Amino acid sequence: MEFMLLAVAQSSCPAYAGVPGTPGTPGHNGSPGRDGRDGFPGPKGEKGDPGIAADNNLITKLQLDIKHLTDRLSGIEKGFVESCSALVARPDLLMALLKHQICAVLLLMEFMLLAAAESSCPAYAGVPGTPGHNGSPGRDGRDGFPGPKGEKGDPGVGAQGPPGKIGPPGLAGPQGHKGNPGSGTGVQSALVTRLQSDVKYLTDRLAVVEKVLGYHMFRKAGQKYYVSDGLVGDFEKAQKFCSDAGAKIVLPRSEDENKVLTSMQAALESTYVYVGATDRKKEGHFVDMSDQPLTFTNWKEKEPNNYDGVEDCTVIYKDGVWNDINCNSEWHVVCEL
Ligand code: MFB
Ligand code: CA
Repeated sequence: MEFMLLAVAQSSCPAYAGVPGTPGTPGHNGSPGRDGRDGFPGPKGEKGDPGIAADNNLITKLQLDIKHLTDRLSGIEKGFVESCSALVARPDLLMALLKHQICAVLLLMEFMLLAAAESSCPAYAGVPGTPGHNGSPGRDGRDGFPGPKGEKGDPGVGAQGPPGKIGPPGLAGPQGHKGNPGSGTGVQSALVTRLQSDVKYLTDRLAVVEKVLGYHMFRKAGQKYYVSDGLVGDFEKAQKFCSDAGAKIVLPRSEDENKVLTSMQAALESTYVYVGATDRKKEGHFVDMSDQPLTFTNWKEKEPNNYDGVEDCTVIYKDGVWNDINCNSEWHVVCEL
């Protein structure tokens, strides 16, 4: 319509060149290029490593080694109880003897494990590799062909539009081939894992035994050790001394453990020894140092009686019965490891 009007105007007016119109403003920005095509699939994953080589002889050997070490360790711990009274007067002799034994056991254990590892299992292969990383995305597509000339435009803004987004990553490559079957079976590798955890248990046990050697006095109570350096203090001091040593205030959990502590108290020639049980949080409800109810107690007749209303801590008498006592009073300290 506008074009026809323009043509009519031109045919009937004198032929004067009109004043050129002001230049049109630049056209719309070109639309962004199309997104790039998907990247090519990634390369195939590498072939898996061969499976664990099992060696029945090695496993039998490790089992025999662990039994030997366990027997030696329990021999040392049994020796603690039998020879303790004879050697307790000579802690330097006890320390030297037991340090020597412990070092021999540790060296033996280390040598056996190293020899076993070198002789037949140079290295265990890992689990077959995971497929390769996805291929990098394709290059951006070429820009589209320029569109038809735009109409006389409105004022344009800015330069050419931003490039298109990077195309999505290509699909994962196909899985690599399965590794060759090992000559071992899953059961045997589980057994090796268990044997290794046995070795860790023995190592940790030896660490506890070595720690016990650092105290002037100790007794074995089941799987625990009761230790003391003869310290006397109030309940707070007792709690700090034991926790600083990575231990807890002693708390017998059975008649046998109570007897062991009573024997230790006699050796300390003490009136009372602090026990890790209080009713500070709720009067009359004694709990252990983890706020758990007590599973074993040995209260003296008519105790606990919260004498004078200030007794929230617990001590053990020479004859092994318990009494609640003022937490600020000072008594012997025994810890349990
Ligand atoms: C009380 C006892 C309390 C104090 C007081 C001296 O027994 O329960 O803990 O030891 O004696 C009568
Ligand atoms: Ca009391």
